[in-house]
Amino acid sequence: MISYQGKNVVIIGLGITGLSCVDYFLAQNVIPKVIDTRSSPSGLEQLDKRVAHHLGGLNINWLLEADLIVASPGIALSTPELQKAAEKGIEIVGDIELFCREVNQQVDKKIVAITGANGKTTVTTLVGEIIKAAGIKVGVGGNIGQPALTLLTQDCDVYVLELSSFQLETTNSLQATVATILNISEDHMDRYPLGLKQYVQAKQRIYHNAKYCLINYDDKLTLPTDHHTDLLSFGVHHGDYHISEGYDCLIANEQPVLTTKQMQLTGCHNYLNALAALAIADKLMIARQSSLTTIANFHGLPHRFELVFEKNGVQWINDSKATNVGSTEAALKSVICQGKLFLLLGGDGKSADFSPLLPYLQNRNLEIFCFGRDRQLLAKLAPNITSMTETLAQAMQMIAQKVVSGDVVLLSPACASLDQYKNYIERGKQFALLAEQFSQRCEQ
Ligand code: UMA
Ligand code: ADP
Repeated sequence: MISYQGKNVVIIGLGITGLSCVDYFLAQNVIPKVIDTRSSPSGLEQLDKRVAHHLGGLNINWLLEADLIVASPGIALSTPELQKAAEKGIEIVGDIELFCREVNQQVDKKIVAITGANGKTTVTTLVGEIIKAAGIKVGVGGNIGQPALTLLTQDCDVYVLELSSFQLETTNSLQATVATILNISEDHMDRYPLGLKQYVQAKQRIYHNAKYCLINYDDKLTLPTDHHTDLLSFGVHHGDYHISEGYDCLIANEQPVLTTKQMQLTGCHNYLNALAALAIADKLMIARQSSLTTIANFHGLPHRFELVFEKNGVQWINDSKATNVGSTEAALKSVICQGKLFLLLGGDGKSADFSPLLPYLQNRNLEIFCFGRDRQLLAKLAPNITSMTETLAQAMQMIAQKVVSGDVVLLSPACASLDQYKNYIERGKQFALLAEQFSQRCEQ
């Protein structure tokens, strides 16, 4: 273990990341201090009694006296108090940096690092399953919800990390065996006042010192901006790993390897996710047939373009995890609908530009329902076919009275849920529940 003995360590954020950092330091008898700008952060109850904490604002004295500040991803580095500390030369890192420093000390341990605007959790989970099925000890963590430092206590040969742009901003020592940016589209513009360029710069940090960089052939912004020789690519119809013209087969290095009919995943975006996972597995030298079997059997994850209810020829698709424009674009490209499509958009748009959705809303049998905080902004996209309600439940009640066989109801909100829900899971669960309830009520 790297020693921080004698250092004055201040952790910012008392969520799951902050707690994992506290445990990491306590394990080497370094007692950190913790700050959170919230007055009752989620991790407070679990905080070890030895640790001093300051809540409801940033304690500038603690920050300026620190030898090391560990910032959770939820706090922006541009926060004036952090800027002051940085100007004073105080080192500011994140939990992923602490994790990488530890892993770099152990030869033979590998890290696979996955970022992108969309598909991170799907690809990270699939890669984890492929590695596990091949009999290799694997730890899966990061932005996926398992703080990376907690993986250090497990016996792993390969770590698969889902990394957000926020986590990458505070990471310098990552040396991934394979690193990928799956795709780029606007997200988190509330944290990136300088726009998409600033967001991409944070994502690009994943490629520093990577052995192989896996890029999306169709998305120039995923190409390393620094010179890098060991590139491999996936793409829709081009790249080392791609989909056949008829979307019926996955192709790897010119060889057809798996028909899409054999797969449980549906939609072009998911075929791309499968190709990215296969490319990573190949670079880890995992037997191809083992990887393909795992890919074929992978059902995808809840709340991601998931058919949750089907009755009387009406399909209800829960894509609550579509919290930005790019993911809703993917859903609108993939949805197959014989009748009318009822699209539910709404929530906290995080200052996004919704206009990229426009082409997918034209020339189709479509009705839109907008709810939540940014409903008025969203309704401007196609006002003639849009209704507005305050809540998702109100919109679904109206839709349930209208649907007929062949129709599809798609919750793909293009927004975060936090204005009205605890998280996207709660929003997706409510959608699934109400789909069933309202369908039954309308029948009576
Ligand atoms: N916060 C404050 N004041 C503080 C610190 C945090 O108000 O002093 C707020 C943040 O704005 C945020 C919330 O508290 O809304 C949580 O922040 P945190 O850094 O304490 O979060 P953790 O609980 O540690 O969870 C973080 C990731 N959260 C964020 O990046 C906001 C989790 O990703 C991740 O799973 C976890 O670490 C483990 O690595 C969540 C997420 O939404 C799922 N990520 C974003 C995304 O996927 O789009 C990037
Ligand atoms: P992330 O972890 O990056 O948020 P997820 O796998 O959780 O990604 O999927 C989030 C949303 O993005 C879901 O709505 C899902 O259907 C959609 N999605 C998944 N893969 C892709 C992709 N490759 N391109 C665009 N959208 C995608």
